[in-house]
Amino acid sequence: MSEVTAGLPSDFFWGVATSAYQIEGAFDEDGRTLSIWDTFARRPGAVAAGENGDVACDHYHRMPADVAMIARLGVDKYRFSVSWPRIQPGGRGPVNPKGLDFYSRLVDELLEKGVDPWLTLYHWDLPQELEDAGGWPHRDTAYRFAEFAGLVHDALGDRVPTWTTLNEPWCSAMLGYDTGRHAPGRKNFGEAIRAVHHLLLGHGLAGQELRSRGVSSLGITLNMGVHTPASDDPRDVDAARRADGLGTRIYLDPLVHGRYPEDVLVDVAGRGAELPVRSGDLEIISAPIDVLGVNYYTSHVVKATDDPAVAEVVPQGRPVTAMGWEIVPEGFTALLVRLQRDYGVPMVITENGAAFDDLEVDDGYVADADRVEYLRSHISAVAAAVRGGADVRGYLAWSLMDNFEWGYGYAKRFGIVRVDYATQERTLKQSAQWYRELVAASRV
Ligand code: IFM
Repeated sequence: MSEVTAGLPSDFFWGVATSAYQIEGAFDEDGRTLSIWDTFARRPGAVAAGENGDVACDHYHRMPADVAMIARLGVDKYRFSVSWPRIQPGGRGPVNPKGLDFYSRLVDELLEKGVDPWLTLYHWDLPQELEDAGGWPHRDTAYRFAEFAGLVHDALGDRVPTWTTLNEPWCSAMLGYDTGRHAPGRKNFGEAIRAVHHLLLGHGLAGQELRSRGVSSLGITLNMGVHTPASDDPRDVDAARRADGLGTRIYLDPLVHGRYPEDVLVDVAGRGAELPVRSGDLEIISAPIDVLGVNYYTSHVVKATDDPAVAEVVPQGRPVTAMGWEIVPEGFTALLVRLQRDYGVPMVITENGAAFDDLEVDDGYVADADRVEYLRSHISAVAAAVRGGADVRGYLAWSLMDNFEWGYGYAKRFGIVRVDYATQERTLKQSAQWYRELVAASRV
């Protein structure tokens, strides 16, 4: 065992992750209808350079070769998401057999190569018709999502062991409906808060569908970090509390403890918003999960501003990634130890990684020492958390390959495999080779 992984359990697993819209392309093939991201990306100024996911990494057509590449990395698991409008066009009614068939073949390819499929049902690509009917601020969307979950399980449940309902509902709600930086691009805090509740309700209802079909490894993935006050000034301390409340506790308290945090209810009421909770919702939302997916990229030091709703991030002068996100591995350890203490659910790192402005391929090689260092320090941080008592069972690197980074388009490269978008050629970066060696060494 290397210094990096010291303390990780012997059955700790390793993998890589992607999501449908970011890699698949084939946006209008075989019966797929539009998602909110297809629509949003066509809005002038919404995505850098006017890019979109129409082609992306063309994974829809290159899937067998991509799975072979995953297998060559020697990882245990591959986390992918399914495209709702590919499987159930328009978000209602019968399934699209051709859409389902793609995922069925993907799962078969993975299993044949000895890689466990890990399926995420929702990674942000809501069918446009459901947005037109009200989107996540509208309660019915939660019921539509549960129906979708059942349909996907009916087709793939015999072969997929692990099911994640939602990826990063904070992004769906806050970036999608409050700041408008993500699809569908609405800017209304009240709608964002309604979306939070309906996403959580959708998780709970989908969980019921999956459990009734026998799923024994079920979870949700949240993106989180640590918010540290910039000073002892009570206003800064309160800014950190608020950020943690809307970033973490508004999700995990109802999921694990069956209630929304009192202080968060007060905060949102102060901004004229309300969580539209109906009788019985919190019981549905708090049904036990088996795994909490943790996505970690950075942590923040925050200070108060004149607007109590807005905390200012105070840069700490640390190195940053190409996203401008400070590199804070010890925040990862602190987060995991805190999640263990406050929530006690077994965890898996479902995403962690970094965008850097990689050099071009040179003689078949991409030197990305900065990404190697990011991964090394963050995997070490996970191991430190495990030594500190956190129950973390596995680590999935974000991302398998460069892909469509939402509002940033293709300019930000998170992959451990480089994608040349002109030719769709894939090249293992130095980081992929390093990760493959780490995984192999951890098995010895
Ligand atoms: O690319 C995204 C992913 O879709 C969700 N988590 C964060 C990643 C990096 O921004």
